[in-house]
Amino acid sequence: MRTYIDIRNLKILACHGCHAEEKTEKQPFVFTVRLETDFSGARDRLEGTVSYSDVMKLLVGFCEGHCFNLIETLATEAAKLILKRFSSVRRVRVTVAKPEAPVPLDFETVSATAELGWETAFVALGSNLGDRKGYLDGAVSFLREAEGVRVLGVSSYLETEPYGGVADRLFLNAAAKIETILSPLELLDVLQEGERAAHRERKEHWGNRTLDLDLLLYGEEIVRSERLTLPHPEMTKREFVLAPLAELDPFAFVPTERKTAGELLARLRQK
Ligand code: A4P
Ligand code: MG
Repeated sequence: MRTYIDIRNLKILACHGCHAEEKTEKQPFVFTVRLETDFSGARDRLEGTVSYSDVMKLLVGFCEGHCFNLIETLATEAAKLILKRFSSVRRVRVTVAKPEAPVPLDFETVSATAELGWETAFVALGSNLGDRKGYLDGAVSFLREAEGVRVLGVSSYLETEPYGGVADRLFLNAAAKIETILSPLELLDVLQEGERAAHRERKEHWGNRTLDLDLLLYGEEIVRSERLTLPHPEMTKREFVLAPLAELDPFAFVPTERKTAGELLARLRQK
């Protein structure tokens, strides 16, 4: 069973828009929200679901308390806020309509919609310089504090031989299972910020490093772009990646291989 709560046409007077007068003169913004939340076990108790009145009050305070240029931003930020504030909401779809947008034409309304949810992702952690355990612990704390990220589990730390022929010191490797409302590229930015915080210097590809944070999997997404490849292209060849991943979740699915982490680890160990 899939269960939803819908809020339709919640009207809020506020100041959002690109024009100077929109920053000072209030106009109506109309919110339509779909919350995907499991209330199948609520047994008629409010604690078993999400209070729609709390969601509406949150939206009113948020919409009145900010002044964005774009309804796109208003819809996206409102969706993020709902996901962060109500932990049982898995996905949310927010439409913000602006019926009195200052366009001198005959139209009913204009709107922007943002739909987002908590996605499961896996991050590989590696260090082979300095206080390796300290760097991995620091990376986990960094992820725990990152906005829009929740750490669901961390594997054991594993000492491994350097792979690839460039690095020459033993690594400490691990993996973290997280859920996030960030997009894959936003998450990559966070991981690179975490590497910088560990004084990582990019000297040579595959070389020694204080901290490497690679994005292994983001749901079942497949991405091939200049900045990001998903699933991580090297992960299926690396026991130091697959072993912590399979420890966290042997059923983590690698869509390009159509196999689970557990199956890929068993295949690699047979070779
Ligand atoms: N990039 C593309 N896709 C991704 C992704 N899924 N996750 C881009 C993270 N980054 C991704 O990475 C180069 C570029 O890859 C980034 O700018 C990003 O946009 P980098 O971190 O600057 O360079 P790097 O670390 O030298 O490359 P990479 O590919 O992360 O190195 P690897 O493949 O992780 O190899 N041996 C053991 N035992 N344990 C290790 O942890 N690590 C390496 C590093 C070598 N040998 C090792 C280990
Ligand atoms: Mg890297």
